Amino acid sequence: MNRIVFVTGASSGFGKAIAEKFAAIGDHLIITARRGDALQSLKKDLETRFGIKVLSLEFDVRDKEVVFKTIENLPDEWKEIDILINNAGLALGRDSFDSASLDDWETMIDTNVKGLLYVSKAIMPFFVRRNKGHIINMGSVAAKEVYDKGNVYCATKNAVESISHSMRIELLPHHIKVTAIHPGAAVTEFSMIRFKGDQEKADAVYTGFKPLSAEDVADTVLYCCNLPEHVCINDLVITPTAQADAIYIHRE
Ligand code: NDP
Ligand code: 8X3
Repeated sequence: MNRIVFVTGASSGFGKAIAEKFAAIGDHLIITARRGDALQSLKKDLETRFGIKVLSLEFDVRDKEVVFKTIENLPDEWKEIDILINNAGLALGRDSFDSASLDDWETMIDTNVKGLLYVSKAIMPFFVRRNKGHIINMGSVAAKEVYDKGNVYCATKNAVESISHSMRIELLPHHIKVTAIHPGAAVTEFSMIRFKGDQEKADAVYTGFKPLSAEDVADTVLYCCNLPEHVCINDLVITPTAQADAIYIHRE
């Protein structure tokens, strides 16, 4: 479709699948994450398979100065961004308030909330100048219900929901769409990162039911971005059929 789509957290999981879906319909991509090697191989793969242009930017969304400098210094033709997908994020640990690590809390807040704000604030002027744009913020079912020992992760995703609502209100006069997408259990690197490499704990999250795949979530993002100009999905929850909400999962 020849749009420019900026995806954070494109080195794995949802972000990588999202980049692939947009590339397959002819959109150009700015892919970002900390793992430059993963970005480089995705860039090569997408350019070869789909004949589109890919700009790969290696940065940490928590690094305020780098985020603003990198985005301000984009070549002019890459500043014509049509869609921003704020997807980079993580959970670290599943611990009660008394045993949780302060570092884990800070990393989640800095990445999921502050990082999303930095990238959005840096890109918004491009949207406002062109009087159009679409921001997709990756929330979670954890934004909708708090679950046991989800404390700070749930709070960060709740913040993503509030921020999305505020963006939607303030960006109305500029015809900018804001969509918050809230997935339930999906197999990506998410649980291995949350449980710090403990494969058994990560696998247990998905036992006894069929979880979402990254492609399922990417298809939903693509759907939201391909609607007519006057239509905006504001808030969307997507779960496996076996999952009712953040707490209830039916396991066979
Ligand atoms: P993955 O771990 O597979 O992907 C996370 C992505 O975020 C990676 O590309 C990672 O790249 C990037 N990232 C993490 N920290 C930073 C950082 N500081 N700076 C830049 N990039 C960063 O997980 P998912 O694909 O599952 O997660 C994507 C989003 O979806 C997250 O916001 C997550 O909270 C949310 N989510 C996930 C669900 C699930 O069940 N999987 C359900 C609901 C929401 P790199 O390490 O290279 O920097
Ligand atoms: C990821 C889904 O249920 O682990 O956001 O919080 S959950």
